[in-house]
Amino acid sequence: MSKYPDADVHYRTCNLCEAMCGLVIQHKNGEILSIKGDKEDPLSQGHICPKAIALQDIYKDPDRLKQPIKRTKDGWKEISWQAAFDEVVKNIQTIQKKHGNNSIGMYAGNPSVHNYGTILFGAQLARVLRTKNKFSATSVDQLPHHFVAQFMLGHWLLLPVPDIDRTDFFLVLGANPMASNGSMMTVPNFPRRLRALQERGGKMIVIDPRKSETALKADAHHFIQPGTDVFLLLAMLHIIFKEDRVQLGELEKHIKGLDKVRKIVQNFSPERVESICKIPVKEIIQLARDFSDAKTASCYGRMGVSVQAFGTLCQWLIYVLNIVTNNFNKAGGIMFPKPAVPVVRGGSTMKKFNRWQSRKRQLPEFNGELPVASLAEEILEPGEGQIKALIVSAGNPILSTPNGQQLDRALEQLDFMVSIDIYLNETSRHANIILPPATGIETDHYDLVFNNLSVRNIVKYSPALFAPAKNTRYDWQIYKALINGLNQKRLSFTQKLIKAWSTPQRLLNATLLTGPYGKWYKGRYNRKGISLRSVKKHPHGLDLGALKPCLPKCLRTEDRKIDLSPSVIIDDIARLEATFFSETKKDDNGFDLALISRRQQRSNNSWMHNSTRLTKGKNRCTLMIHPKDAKQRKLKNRATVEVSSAVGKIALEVEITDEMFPGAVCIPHGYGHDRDGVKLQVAQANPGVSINDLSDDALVDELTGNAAFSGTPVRVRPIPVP
Ligand SMILES: Nc1nc2c(c(=O)[nH]1)N[C@H]1C(S)=C(S)[C@@H](COP(=O)(O)OP(=O)(O)OC[C@H]3O[C@@H](n4cnc5c(=O)[nH]c(N)nc54)[C@H](O)[C@@H]3O)O[C@H]1N2
Ligand SMILES: Nc1nc2c(c(=O)[nH]1)N[C@H]1C(S)=C(S)[C@@H](COP(=O)(O)OP(=O)(O)OC[C@H]3O[C@@H](n4cnc5c(=O)[nH]c(N)nc54)[C@H](O)[C@@H]3O)O[C@H]1N2
Ligand code: SF4
Ligand SMILES: [Mo]
Repeated sequence: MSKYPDADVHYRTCNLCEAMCGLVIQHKNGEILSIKGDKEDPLSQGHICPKAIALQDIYKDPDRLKQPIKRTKDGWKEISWQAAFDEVVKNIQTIQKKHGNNSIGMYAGNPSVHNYGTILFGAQLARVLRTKNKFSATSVDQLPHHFVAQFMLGHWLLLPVPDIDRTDFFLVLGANPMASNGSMMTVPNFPRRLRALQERGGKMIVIDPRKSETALKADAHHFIQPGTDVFLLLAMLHIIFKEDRVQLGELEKHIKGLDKVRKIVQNFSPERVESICKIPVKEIIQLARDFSDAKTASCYGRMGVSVQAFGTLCQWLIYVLNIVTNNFNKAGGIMFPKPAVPVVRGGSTMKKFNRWQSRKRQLPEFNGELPVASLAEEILEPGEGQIKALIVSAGNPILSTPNGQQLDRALEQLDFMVSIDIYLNETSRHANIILPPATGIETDHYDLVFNNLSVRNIVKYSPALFAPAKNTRYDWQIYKALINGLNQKRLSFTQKLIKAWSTPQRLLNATLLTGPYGKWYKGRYNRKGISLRSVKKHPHGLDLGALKPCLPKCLRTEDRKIDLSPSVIIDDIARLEATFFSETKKDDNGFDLALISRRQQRSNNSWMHNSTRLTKGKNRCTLMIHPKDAKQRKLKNRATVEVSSAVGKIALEVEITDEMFPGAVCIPHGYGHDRDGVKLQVAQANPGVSINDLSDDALVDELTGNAAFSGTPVRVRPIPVP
């Protein structure tokens, strides 16, 4: 029986990460009594992680901002919402008038995609601003996935996910779902799903420079030199073609470009790549054979491979590997979810690339955005199009994008900045005005994005548990106010009506009704179809079944074929050859170790370190290093060491562990709360250091401009005790 028999009960989906876990929250008179996993949630089946329990800490956090604040000579002052909106609108308009539309930059961070109101209204704000200087966390994250989906399948949001519940062979590169709970694959309760996979005789193989929490649960783990997965994948495909293992089955009708792939992989024998990726020839061959022999198999690569200098080639090769072994669009392979609100809309998006470039480095636009690795230089570089004002929404780029110190300097120089954020943190301290939204359990919730990445189709709507903290507004209300203030166009009567009518809930209802399970799909009435009202009757969520094949209907390429070798992607092989096989060897300037990042179960990117519940215990912001590398450098376990890179230097505690691959070192990302002006009492007490004071903004995947965090060259040395 429940510990709180009189409690009220609330069911919702956790908004913190991609796993969409169902929660049961017991509460009474505005107090939370318990937060548990909802066993009746059809997707998560009771799974929960420590972060969800901390939702109550965010709700109650005394450091959370509850009223707009404005930076003045005498410090931060609270101001009214109207005064704040007026000032933001006036400044943006004045700066755009003087310096042009592109003088306004915009950065949208990770929580944006976990809030359907932000998604629905954020795009409108971008449209009203008409700036080419739009950035987001996508380009320090999953941009290669979108790029490959766009050019192979025709649409940037057509993203297949591993069918983990039915696969027999799960090959994981650069992902740690035991800590992260999955990404670009909504997979709550990964531990249970993995157990089920192993119990039915399946295997999980992990490729990672660190023996991660996931690697520890794997049937086999192979260390790899950071940043070189592209060679492992090329060599596996080399074997699959050489040994005549290509099997297409039904897929044959739906693909083109196979011969070009065959020609490319011919050049990458395991013998040629072994010394680069440091995986022995025999193991590469075995992996290729095991993958193609498995009854069903799915290869999945995430952060560790997405944020490499050749991350896009990696994601492309992962698709190719799944396709040529007949594991695409098939149970047990990789498959397409069919969400109740379809996000793949309209035709192909293939033209939405490189329509403009960043000014300083000519990094390409993708779907209206520029790579955030170029944000600082686009603020610092004078001339037409220079960013003079910045809107940051739900993002903390000082800690989350490469070369944070340079971005610190750049933000200092802006004429105006506004942050839409719940905290006065490392980034928002640069703002002139901070607009604080209601968040977490104060918001209603629908996963527009992650149902499109889910390993099972479900639909679920969660109402808000508590009313917004007094004087806060929802993110979408903030957007709507700014859109209305900035929109100079005269609206027709109907446009005005739509504007007044549109709220996230109404827009959601309209899209559910007309979606593939809706009452009004394709304009025809279906009595059994869903609407927001009917979904609300299922507070645990509604199961819509396992993933189903959808080819070729779901493809968005003009000929409805999968292009296995789009020229924009395969042309990048020349850069790969030049980088790794050219005669001239680059000097490493003493930066002889390769730095990688890690995520921790009790931490959420940069912004949940203000919860005592999550942060108590020993210091977790440590540099992990292999005993051999530590010995060579005379490092003592738990001593403070200095780590430097081409762009910066930090000092932190060292943790000597054979979890690390020799030659690679690892630091968690999202720490570094000791910057002046931050107001996060708990986080500041144990601030850690920022890995992104070391990662170099010059290191990107040049094809897309995505940050190349994996393998940043660094030097580690002891700090002499005075
Ligand atoms: N070296 C290295 N760098 C990385 C990574 C890595 O693995 N290694 N990972 C990258 C990845 S995958 C990502 S997604 C990015 C994340 O990069 P960002 O999105 O820039 O950073 P977050 O830490 O998620 O910051 C979220 C911000 O939103 C605020 N916030 C929280 N809830 C709300 C809300 O409801 N509304 C609003 N308006 N604001 C809110 C928080 O206070 C915080 O300031 O970092 C990237 N950076
Ligand atoms: N607890 C927790 N959960 C989270 C987050 C969080 O901050 N905390 N963040 C959320 C976000 S925004 C995202 S995007 C997801 C990310 O989720 P994941 O993609 O699972 O990301 P990570 O946990 O960073 O795992 C990346 C793995 O890649 C390895 N790696 C690094 N470099 C290389 C390389 O060159 N090659 C190979 N093969 N491996 C490499 C690392 O050692 C690490 O084990 O997690 C989400 N979930
Ligand atoms: S795994 Fe993610 S969605 Fe699930 S409870 Fe934890 S933070 Fe929330
Ligand atoms: Mo992310």
